[in-house]
Amino acid sequence: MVVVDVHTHVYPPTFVELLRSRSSVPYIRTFPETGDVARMVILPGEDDPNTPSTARGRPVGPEYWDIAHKIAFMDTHKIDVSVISLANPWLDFLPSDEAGDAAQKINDDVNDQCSKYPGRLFAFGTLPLSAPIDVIVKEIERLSKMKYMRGIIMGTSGLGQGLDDLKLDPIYAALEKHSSLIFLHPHYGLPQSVYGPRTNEYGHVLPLAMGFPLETTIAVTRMLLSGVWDRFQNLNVLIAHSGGTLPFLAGRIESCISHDAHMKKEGKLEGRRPIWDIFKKNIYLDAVIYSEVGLKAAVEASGADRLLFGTDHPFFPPLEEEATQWESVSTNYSAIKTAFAQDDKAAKDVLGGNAVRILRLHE
Ligand code: 5CU
Repeated sequence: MVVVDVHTHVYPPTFVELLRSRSSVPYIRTFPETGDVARMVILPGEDDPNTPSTARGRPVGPEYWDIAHKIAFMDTHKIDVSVISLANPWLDFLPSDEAGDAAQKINDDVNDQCSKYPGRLFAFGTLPLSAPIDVIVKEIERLSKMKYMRGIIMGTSGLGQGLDDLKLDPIYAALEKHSSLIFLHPHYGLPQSVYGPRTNEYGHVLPLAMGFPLETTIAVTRMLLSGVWDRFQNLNVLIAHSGGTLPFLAGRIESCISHDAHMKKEGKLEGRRPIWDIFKKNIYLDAVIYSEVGLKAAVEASGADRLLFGTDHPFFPPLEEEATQWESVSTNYSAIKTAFAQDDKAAKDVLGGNAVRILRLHE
């Protein structure tokens, strides 16, 4: 049995340098109250001067950029192969004329990191989404020829207007043409006002537990509503965090669409593919949901053959510094074990077999 982690991040040294050089979000710096330990501030709203230092960013060390730490983490948690990806906010914040070069540098760095551990590391590349379309398409083509790349990671903003933006069509077309999987991951959460005036008292809980999954759910629903998968029937997307809340809400989304008089009048209901069909043919889900209940919803929606183990490393480390086993990882392992207690083959497929097949990791 092989264990493959498809949701595991790195910030390559070039990217860390960039964050250290900045003073507005996203950035890395030390704060007088937190001593020598640098903190990485990346989420919208994290930079509020009234935010206590323990809620402003998160402490960062080499586990975020040193690939040897990734390998040590994999060894500790019995992970054979990792498909690493740059974490949020990727290059979304870069000026248009800097994004293309930065993407090339980072993708080369990551591919190079993979080459140091043959057979153990593959990657999802990063797109320069603020650059002109032709620059983005060229990077998709370049990535498709790189030995260790198996798709791309991106957030929900697309070119700045979301994933239902028709201007993304040449990008979806290029990704489809090169059979390049999109690993779709949240970053922006929900508007700060939704979290209420006491959100800072609760650390990162509301943006991470609620903001991230709901952001993902809305982004994918907008793709569906705009007919992305009707135009690109072979475009495949791996959705982070078991699809946000999509598996649970899919029936309601489908019902709201089929009862919408405006969409019917506009002819948007004719020939459209139902969400259930897209779940079974275009969507893969990671198993980063930390419970059997969420995992079962994901299996019901997409199938056990489309579910892939992940950890979200280096995020969610244990709060007790001396712990070597990460609870965030063992919770996901246990959820898989319990959900597939009666089906050993499905458990093995979710832990690694599906990833090997879908991402062609044997090539
Ligand atoms: O803890 C966090 O902020 C995060 C994040 O930003 N991205 C992610 O993938 N997981 C946790």
